[in-house]
Amino acid sequence: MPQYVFSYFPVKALGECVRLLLAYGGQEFEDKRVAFETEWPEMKPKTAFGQLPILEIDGKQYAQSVAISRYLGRKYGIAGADDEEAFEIDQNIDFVNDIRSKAATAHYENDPEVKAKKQETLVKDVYPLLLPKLNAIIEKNDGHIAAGKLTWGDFYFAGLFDYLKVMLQMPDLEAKYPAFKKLIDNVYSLPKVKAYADAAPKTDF
Ligand SMILES: N[C@@H](CCC(=O)N[C@@H](CS)C(=O)NCC(=O)O)C(=O)O
Repeated sequence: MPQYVFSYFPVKALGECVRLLLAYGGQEFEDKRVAFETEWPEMKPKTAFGQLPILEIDGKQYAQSVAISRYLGRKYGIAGADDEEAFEIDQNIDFVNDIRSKAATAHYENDPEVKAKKQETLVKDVYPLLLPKLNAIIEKNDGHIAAGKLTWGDFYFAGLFDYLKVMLQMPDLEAKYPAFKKLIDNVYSLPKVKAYADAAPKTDF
């Protein structure tokens, strides 16, 4: 039996997609939640890119949250039926990460005045264009990110969602965009995913 060890910080953010996918695949894994202050400095230089998440399978490292999710998606038969569907998943997940990158420009800004200005611009000019587009994509795909069915992209979005809410400073994101909620429910109602989520440590994002 291959040994799976998944390392990430004690939050969902960019790591939860992998935990959810492993749970969906019925794959037992060590869920290593790395303490940022005490454990990470020693571990960082040993990782492929100096970052987490990292999945290790029998000692081999797999890095990058999207690449790991796509890899597990292929293993579990949820990576699209053909190149067209696979492309659609990649494209729409890139769009999700575009939104996350834009939000990060304000979220990680240290100067409070600049931060407020950046957030104001995002709320006024950027989110009103991008978020309805994403909602419409998920609506068109019947509560999925792409291909009208369950794919690894759904796990990516569902795992990221609480972090996205924090980054966007929108605690009511799913109330504003009901398709987001539909997608999240589609993922978390899968029995093995529900069992994992019920037992997992509770974190805010
Ligand atoms: N593109 C990478 C980004 C990973 C990333 O930004 N990881 C952050 C935590 S979310 C990290 O390891 N930060 C600690 C550090 O850089 O020392 C992915 O999607 O996996």
